[in-house]
Amino acid sequence: MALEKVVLLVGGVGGAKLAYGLYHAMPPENLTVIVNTGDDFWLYGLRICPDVDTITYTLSNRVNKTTGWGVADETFITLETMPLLGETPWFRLGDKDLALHMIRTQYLHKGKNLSEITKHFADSLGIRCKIVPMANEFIETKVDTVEYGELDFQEYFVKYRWQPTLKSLRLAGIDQATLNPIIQDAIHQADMIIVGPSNPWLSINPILSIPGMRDLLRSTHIPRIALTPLIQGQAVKGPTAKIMQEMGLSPSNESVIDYYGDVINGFVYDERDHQPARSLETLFSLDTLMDTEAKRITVAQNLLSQINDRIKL
Ligand code: FO1
Repeated sequence: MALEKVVLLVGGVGGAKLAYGLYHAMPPENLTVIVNTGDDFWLYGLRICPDVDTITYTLSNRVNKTTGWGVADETFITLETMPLLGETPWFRLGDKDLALHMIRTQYLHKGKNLSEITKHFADSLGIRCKIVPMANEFIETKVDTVEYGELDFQEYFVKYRWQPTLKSLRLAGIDQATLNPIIQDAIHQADMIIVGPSNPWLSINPILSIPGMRDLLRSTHIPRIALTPLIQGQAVKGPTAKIMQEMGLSPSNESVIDYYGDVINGFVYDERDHQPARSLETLFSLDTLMDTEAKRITVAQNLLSQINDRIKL
């Protein structure tokens, strides 16, 4: 019997590529995408959820394909007005994108939770899979840096373009977070868990750190397979390899596998790399580069068929 129900854990731009591939490689109704919200923050009185929005815009074909985040054919009239009022914006919120943040913030103030609001946007935009924020509570990734001390995540990532040297990471609010019943149900019903090629420390760890999440994943007797975020020791985009070095780790598949530990029981490395020297129930290679929309679908198809073939053995 084919493994049908898939739960995907992801962050933003890199993870959205695999989410897009899976969405088109399988019946989307069987896909649940659990998204990091550790990057969320408040700006101009609005709640911004960059990773959830990147997934939503990507799956509804509204994303800006050049940046991988934000909306295509965007205008920035609101932002361009701000310097007249003495404000220098460093986070590029487009006018169309602002509409979503305004509605989300209004709904939050009215007492709706982030899962309900995310579902409302996904339904409105015709998305047929489930997009679920990792938690309804507000959790903030804080980055302690050599140069500037502790920074809010978006200051570190966008304002300083992830150039400061990372000392450590902290998830403010994580102890108060609770496992969302929608996530519990999706994982109980899943036939496989896929950990996307997102940054393990910045994007996946916040999801795994929700109290009870690691135990819930470990308790399942299904494939739990991570797709490498590295090709030949480098991330396709973003600071994965840089922060690994800053944390004293070699930017290798072995370091990623060790970091995930027994949360995963399988790993997919890129075909350009050697087989990681680790024993896992499932270990195979693919061409993991998703530099075109067609290749995202091919990677997802190959991933699903390889996992299915191996499980049948
Ligand atoms: N990333 C940037 O590098 N610069 C930006 O100005 C920026 C604005 C932005 C606005 C809305 C949104 O949903 C995402 C945005 N991102 C921007 C991307 C995002 O902040 C990061 O890629 C993620 O947080 C890391 O996963």
